[in-house]
Amino acid sequence: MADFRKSTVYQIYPKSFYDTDGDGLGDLKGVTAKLDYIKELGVDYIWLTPFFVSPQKDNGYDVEDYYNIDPRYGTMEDFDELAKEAEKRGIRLMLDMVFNHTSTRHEWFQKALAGDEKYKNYYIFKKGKKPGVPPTNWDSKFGGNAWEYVEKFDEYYLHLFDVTQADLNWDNEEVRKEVQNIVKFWMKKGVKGFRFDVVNLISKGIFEDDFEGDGRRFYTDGPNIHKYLKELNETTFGTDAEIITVGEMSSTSIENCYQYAGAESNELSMVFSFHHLKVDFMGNEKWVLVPFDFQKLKNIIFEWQTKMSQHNAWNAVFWCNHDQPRVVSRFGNTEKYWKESAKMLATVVHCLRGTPYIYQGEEIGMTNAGFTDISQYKDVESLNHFRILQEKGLTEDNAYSILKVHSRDNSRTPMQWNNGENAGFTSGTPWIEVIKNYKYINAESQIDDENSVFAYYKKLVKLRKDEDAISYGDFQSMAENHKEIFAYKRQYNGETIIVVNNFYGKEILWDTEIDLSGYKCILSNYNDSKVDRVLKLRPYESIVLKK
Ligand code: TEU
Repeated sequence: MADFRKSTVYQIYPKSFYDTDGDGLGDLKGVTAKLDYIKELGVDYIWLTPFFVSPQKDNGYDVEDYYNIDPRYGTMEDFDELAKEAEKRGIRLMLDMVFNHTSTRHEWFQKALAGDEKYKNYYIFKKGKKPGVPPTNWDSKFGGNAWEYVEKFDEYYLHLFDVTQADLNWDNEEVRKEVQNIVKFWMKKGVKGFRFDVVNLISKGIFEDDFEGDGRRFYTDGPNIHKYLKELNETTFGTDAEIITVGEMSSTSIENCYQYAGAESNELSMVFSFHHLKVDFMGNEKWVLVPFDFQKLKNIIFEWQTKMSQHNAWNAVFWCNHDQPRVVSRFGNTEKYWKESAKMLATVVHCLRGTPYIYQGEEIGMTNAGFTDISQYKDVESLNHFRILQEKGLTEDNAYSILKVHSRDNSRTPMQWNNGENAGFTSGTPWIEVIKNYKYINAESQIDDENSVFAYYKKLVKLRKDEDAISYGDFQSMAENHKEIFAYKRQYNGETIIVVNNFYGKEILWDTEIDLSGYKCILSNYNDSKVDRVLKLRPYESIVLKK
């Protein structure tokens, strides 16, 4: 089996990856068609975001039927073909399992609405506090109250996300059995990886009003969460040592992650946490404009790296996914140092302790969308918050400038394959606009260019395979309080790797206070980096040193 500590995962958002039938939406056949490209990058797994039958209110995170492929994405034959072709190339598939909630169009929810008690018990229905007042004051993550009234029962159901995404009742054993059966079904199809969507929200705690926050402290990392994960592990994927798993942990605590991803805990292989991506928020509030806090970014990453290592637990490491803005727009420089900063940011993540994830287009330095009109936005969260921000009194222009920075659509624009029509994504009309810069940011122009961002990602993927200090080594932070430098050290079996990054666009000198004479440079985003005790770092320069 592929050792997940030496592996890299490539995330595909099928809707925006490659369209083979001209309907403007990417499809599974499109993933199969691009397997050689993915193979060229050298990654071991592809994580496919949900392609199950779904009304697509939240682009597939609202599942109507977990056992079938949404016709928009293709057929079960297309899936089998993809699995077969991927296997031929030594690439494994990781599927995205959304088990905190189902679409309200799911058969279970429909039966619940029809009054079938068995299925009502699959969800979380509760009486209001008094007429017209929901059971708690919790906010939905997509805006508004988290409860929806059903007149017929004079009860509310819980939806932590969209109103069409009803939360499942994991305290009901029958629900847990249903979930196990779904996982087993996909295991039988040869799937060797699972990502579990917002899985630390499945065990609800007490249903109380929250006067300090939005309610998340009552349902995040809830009372039975470790029990439910262990049970899922034991009854399904834990029976196959080749399978790797990653849990998406929303607003989690590091202490819980020691367990979720502990080598001995029999829960999951690794975890996604998001604290390092809230450094341009105000607390938990995302819909604001504040510059990112570099010191905080370092503190969080250093803390997670150090403590997860001390507790023998494993991180997934990443900047980008389908919910996050593009990292080169967020922490890099899309003007003068687009290429340098894209490579620097890649270096920071790919030499950390953990399994790196690359989100489609990141490997060619794709940028934020730059949308200027609400008609260009498609994401339910963005559309809701555009309205909510204005209800709170912001001008339309202010609401636009916030969306431009934080909208999830920033990363959902079509993959830029070439400089032809629609960036080579579709022969039809793309479901969401292609970014204009595809003329110069596209895969075709980078694949054979040894100085491209793509070529650099390729080197990083290979470096993890070649260098045990990167895949297995322990982690030590460096230059903790330096205003511009992101540096750290990895050590394993007498080998040391030092990773130094200038996070900003001006040249700096940094005295490493280390005798670097025994070190050689094994990777840099400049061709002629010099190794001296005092390092001269050019704009966004990255240097990886080895002894
Ligand atoms: O996301 C979970 C989640 O809470 C965030 O990423 C969320 O989208 C963001 O913080 C809101 O500001 C997962 C999926 O990745 C996302 O695409 C789904 O919309 C969500 O779960 C619901 O299934």
